[in-house]
Amino acid sequence: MTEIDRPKDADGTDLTTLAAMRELKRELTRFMMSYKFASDEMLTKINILKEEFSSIHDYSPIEHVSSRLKTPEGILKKAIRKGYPLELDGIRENIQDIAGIRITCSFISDTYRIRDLLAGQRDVTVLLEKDYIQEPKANGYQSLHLIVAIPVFMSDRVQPVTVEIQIRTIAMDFWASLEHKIFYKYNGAVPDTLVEDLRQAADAANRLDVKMELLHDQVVALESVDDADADLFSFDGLPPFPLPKGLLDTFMRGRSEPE
Ligand code: 0O2
Repeated sequence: MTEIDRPKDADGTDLTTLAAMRELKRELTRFMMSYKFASDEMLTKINILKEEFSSIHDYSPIEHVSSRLKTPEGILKKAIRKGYPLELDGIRENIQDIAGIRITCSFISDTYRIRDLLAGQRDVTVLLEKDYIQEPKANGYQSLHLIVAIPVFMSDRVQPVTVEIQIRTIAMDFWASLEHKIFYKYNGAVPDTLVEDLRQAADAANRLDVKMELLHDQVVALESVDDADADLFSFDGLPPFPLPKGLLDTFMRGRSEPE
């Protein structure tokens, strides 16, 4: 079909192009939605862990959770920068951090505990792990990065969708947000003295993490000796309350009696 043969509307707009653009917009919307749904699914998993930990154990290893979706513009910029093919299937395959979740934990051991708890779930597949805690980047950056795939159930298909999960301690997060600000302020050309200061700050943050975890372990050891609230039942959102001893005894009897 030549340019002249193509159907046009009253204003002379090419309807074939219009229909193709509408189709592309629909595909792009579905594409972006799949990442939002994958992110929502992972956030639900993380929040379940957080609530369960606060209710069953006295504290939650998860301090804070945030998430972000790259904008279509950000995705396109990254694809161009990296030289990836500019079509949705190629982008889906190559750009794995369109959906990103950041989990801030209290202690270093918690970051690995959360990693294990998420990676162990049946519908979560870990595609890649980068452990910048064991091996910090040259600038001092520390964090545990996972690229996971999770199935998203759409109306006409099941789509495995990738999510980047960054797990780090409060101290690592504090350092990373400041370094990010400095990096952008200097447009990537951070003066050497500041680079060195940042490296030292990263070391100090790591020492703080180690020290705080040691202190925490000592407190936990004390608590298990003198646990005054051991018989209180607590559930997120409700004040702790005692369960009648008779009820607990009945449950215990039920457990020990043979079937
Ligand atoms: P945003 O907006 O935070 O998402 P790639 O993801 O393919 O470009 P790379 O380097 O293999 O490249 O990925 P990597 O190492 O897993 O790091 C990706 C993300 O980790 C970054 O995302 C940052 O969020 C964070 N990150 C990595 N290195 C540093 C660092 O030195 N300082 C800080 N503050 N954060 C870091 P984006 O895409 O940069 O941005």
